[in-house]
Amino acid sequence: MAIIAHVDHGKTTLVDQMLRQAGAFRANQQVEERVMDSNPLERERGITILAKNTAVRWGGVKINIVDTPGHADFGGEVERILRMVDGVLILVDAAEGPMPQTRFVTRKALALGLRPIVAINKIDRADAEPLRVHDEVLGLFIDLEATHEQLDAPFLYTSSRAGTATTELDRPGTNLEPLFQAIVDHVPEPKGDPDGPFQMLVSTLDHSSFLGRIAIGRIERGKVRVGDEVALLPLGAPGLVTEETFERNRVTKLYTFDGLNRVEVDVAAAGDIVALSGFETIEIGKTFTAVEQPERLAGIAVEEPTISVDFIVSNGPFAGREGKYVTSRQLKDRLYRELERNVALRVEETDSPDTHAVSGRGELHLGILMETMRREGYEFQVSRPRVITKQGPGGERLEPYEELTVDVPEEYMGVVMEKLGPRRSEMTEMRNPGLGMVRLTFSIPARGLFGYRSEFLTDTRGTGIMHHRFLDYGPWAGPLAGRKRGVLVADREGAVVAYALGNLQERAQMFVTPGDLVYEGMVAGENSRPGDLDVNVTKEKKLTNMRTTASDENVILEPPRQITLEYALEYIEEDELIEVTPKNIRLRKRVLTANDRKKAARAARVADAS
Ligand SMILES: Nc1nc2c(ncn2[C@@H]2O[C@H](COP(=O)(O)OP(=O)(O)OP(=O)(O)O)[C@@H](O)[C@H]2O)c(=O)[nH]1
Ligand SMILES: [Mg+2]
Repeated sequence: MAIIAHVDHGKTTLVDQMLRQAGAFRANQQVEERVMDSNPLERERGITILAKNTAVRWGGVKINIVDTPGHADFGGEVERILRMVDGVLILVDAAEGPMPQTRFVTRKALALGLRPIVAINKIDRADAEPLRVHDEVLGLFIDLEATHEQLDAPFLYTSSRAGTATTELDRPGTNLEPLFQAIVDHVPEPKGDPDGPFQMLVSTLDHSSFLGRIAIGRIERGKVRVGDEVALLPLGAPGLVTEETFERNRVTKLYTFDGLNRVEVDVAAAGDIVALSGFETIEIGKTFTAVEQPERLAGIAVEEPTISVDFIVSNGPFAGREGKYVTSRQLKDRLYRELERNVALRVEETDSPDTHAVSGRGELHLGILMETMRREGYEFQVSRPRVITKQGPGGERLEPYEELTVDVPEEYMGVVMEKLGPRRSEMTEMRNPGLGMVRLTFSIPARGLFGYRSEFLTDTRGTGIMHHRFLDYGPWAGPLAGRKRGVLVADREGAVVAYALGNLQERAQMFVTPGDLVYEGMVAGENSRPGDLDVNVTKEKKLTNMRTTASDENVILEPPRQITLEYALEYIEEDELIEVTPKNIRLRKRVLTANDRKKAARAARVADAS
């Protein structure tokens, strides 16, 4: 069973409680909160990024559970694992109700014919309205053309945090028993014939320095034993594979899942979710089969990426100072390696061997890849994201549109609509339940959202919540205004001096702090007005014989703006790049010297005029 939902609706917290109540932990075992969010980036950000397996036993039944990420950018993770399960548990926040990503994952699950169980979660919230949300979920099911059987889904009211579930709101739950019972009653047993020829689809890829590549998937048919010779078929159309080009090898290790552990086993059968090693060519979407019956399963279909950035070999004055892996070869190998696991990602070569175009589902999807690479020691540069356009049936240009959901206190509704208008948005729904918070839904070109999040947070003083996810391709919306403010560009190499910043900060928000090293063409701050300024941030105070006043000597500096990768991706313009190293994230102009930039600007003006 997979647990699917919109971001933050409480999936991973629920898995904690399921593990605990099913006795997966030893008595007194110290377990961290949201234990399935095991990788460092997940823990830092408090979100799930990768789908992961676990399993519990309840009343003599083994329940394999897949925890999935709810953020729209990681929708590919959900699509990837839905083929491995026989049922889904759809979690919906009892106050927020169904959100864009709830719709996406529910649509995918229903389309695969999976029978859902619904948990209206966080009923302990003061603003919970479980009955309203119950109706909304049914409305969603009808909208998505659920079958009669799917519409008959059992509904539970749960609190992941308290670890309780109940089928009747007036009988508060005391534990998760009703949930386990619903799973056992409603999730069908795996259907595959355990006596047929072995067949399994690779849904997840893992790696250990010890065993090499590890495939994780559900056995569709038959059995597999350690030491068996099996075939790993290349990707392709489903059906019998006649050409004998596939890898044949022996299974070296076999594991099943149990709580937080993997348990080594000698044999596994249809319905088991296993981790299997012994093959070098493991890839997500490939099929393992018995050698005598090389029958390929349909691969894993995921939706196309919508945005793209260039990964460029570092070539600024500081290139190679901070990274371990900096060459074009290393960058290329690393990007292609990522494709094996990251199913919604695409990598393409460009005219230049130093540049690869990398496409994904959103800024966070690409941002997490960059963050992971920089922690591994990679250094590289990244361009401004661009949307992936398509051609319509009549040859017209189409671009991706997103569904944007905004929850804001009533008083900020005006400013939100005012800002979104010029970004070519169209309001599709407005709901004001009269409790002070309004929910606005828009359709907006993905381009129109670039750079909006930080404005939104400022405009709503941090009280607004926004989510967006891909809706559909629609007509090209025409030119959109870019960043309203220019930047301060360092005009020479050196170390940043407090005195210089003190003079600049009145008309700028700095990105650098005294002692930072800068180079000519590096972006050092944001101009409070349109237009870029070349400035000297390394300027020392002139020494004179005159006594200076104390206030002159201790400049009080505003703290610099922290530039995160996601922020930078939203922020930069076409003529700028992000320099990513294990130690720093710097913004720079593509053209470094002030002279060349002036020439380029002049050439652009001439081109515009003609
Ligand atoms: N009040 C309340 N808060 C909850 C409940 N369940 C989870 N939370 C909180 O909601 C936040 C998100 O919980 P997670 O379990 O990480 O949510 P998730 O669905 O796994 O999130 P993603 O994996 O990132 O999509 C955390 O701060 C939890 O403490 C609940 O039943 N009641
Ligand atoms: Mg989670």
